[in-house]
Amino acid sequence: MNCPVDWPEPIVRVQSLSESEVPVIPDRYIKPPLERPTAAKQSTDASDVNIPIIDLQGWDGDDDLRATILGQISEACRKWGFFQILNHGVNPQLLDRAREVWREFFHLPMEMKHVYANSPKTYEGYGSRLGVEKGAILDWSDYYFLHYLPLSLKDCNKWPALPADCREVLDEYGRELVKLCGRLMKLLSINLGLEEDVLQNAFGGQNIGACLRVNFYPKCPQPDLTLGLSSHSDPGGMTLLLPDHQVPGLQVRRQDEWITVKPVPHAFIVNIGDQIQVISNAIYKSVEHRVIVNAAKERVSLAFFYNPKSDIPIGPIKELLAPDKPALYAPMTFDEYRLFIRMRGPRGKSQVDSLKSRSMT
Ligand SMILES: O=C(O)CCC(=O)C(=O)O
Repeated sequence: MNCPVDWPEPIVRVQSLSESEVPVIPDRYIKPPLERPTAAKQSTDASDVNIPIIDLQGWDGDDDLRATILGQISEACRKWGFFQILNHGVNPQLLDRAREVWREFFHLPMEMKHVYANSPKTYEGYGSRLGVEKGAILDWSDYYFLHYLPLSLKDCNKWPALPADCREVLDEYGRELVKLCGRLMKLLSINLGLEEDVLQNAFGGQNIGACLRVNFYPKCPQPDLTLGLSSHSDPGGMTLLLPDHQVPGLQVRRQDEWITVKPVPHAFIVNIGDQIQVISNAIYKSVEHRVIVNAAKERVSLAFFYNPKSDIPIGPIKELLAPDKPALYAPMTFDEYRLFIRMRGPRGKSQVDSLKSRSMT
């Protein structure tokens, strides 16, 4: 199965719709009633429920502090699949500039962005839909997708040439986040009772994948009828999200409730993706999330995906299996796995759940 080379319908930029100040959104963006932001219980901005916030200061020093941090991360990966990290070692100025260069990019004239228009074949570049199903209901967002690793896929010429420092900032951002993910992988591995390199080795050692999707959510005249990004779990290994700290929008599923994440300035939001749920045999949870939009403010977020090598089978690590803990998932390569979202767009947790049924039949 391959992705088609072109989109099934002409692409409409959501930003253009928003800027044309239409009073109502086109039908293509209206979600079925049960998927609308108002359909389920959701935490309000005033509510004090939030995903765990973990301060990493001292994580590689004092033993007691390290044990505390490991414990907090372990609980967050098992119960929430999501947490925010503070004092993670990436320069706050780099974070601010990375977000800002993308805001500037999305505000360039449309014809300058069109040069980078993407296709479903690789998704690299400037895009406005996920999935290739003709007539699908779409999300209220545009995005930019690019690769860092493997190096054979990294092509800076496919990255925006403007703003002038964009490629330089992006390059540094990618290097720093690959390092940070490598460190987090060790903590996740230790918390599974494994040697620190086992999880990374299950990802293919140093031959991992890393890519960035920058999401741009324009202002929306009818935010209650649509979503900026439909409910999904991330298909890859682990995601480091740099949110727009001034505009909340990310919601994480907790039982039958949607928790609106309150971003802490200069923190990353870390979430477990489907591949780590599979490798850990569901000890760690890849949790559904979605994005709501609003009428007053646009929103920019940078989702950095740290993925396994794409052509090796990914299945539960054998050290975690026992007669009373059988493998819950059939192995699959990440190349095969990510075709699902590339073809069908975001669909809750249906894909990782389908691996479960395959292993049991
Ligand atoms: O914009 C956000 O807060 C979340 C983005 C996200 O879930 C994604 O890019 O997969």
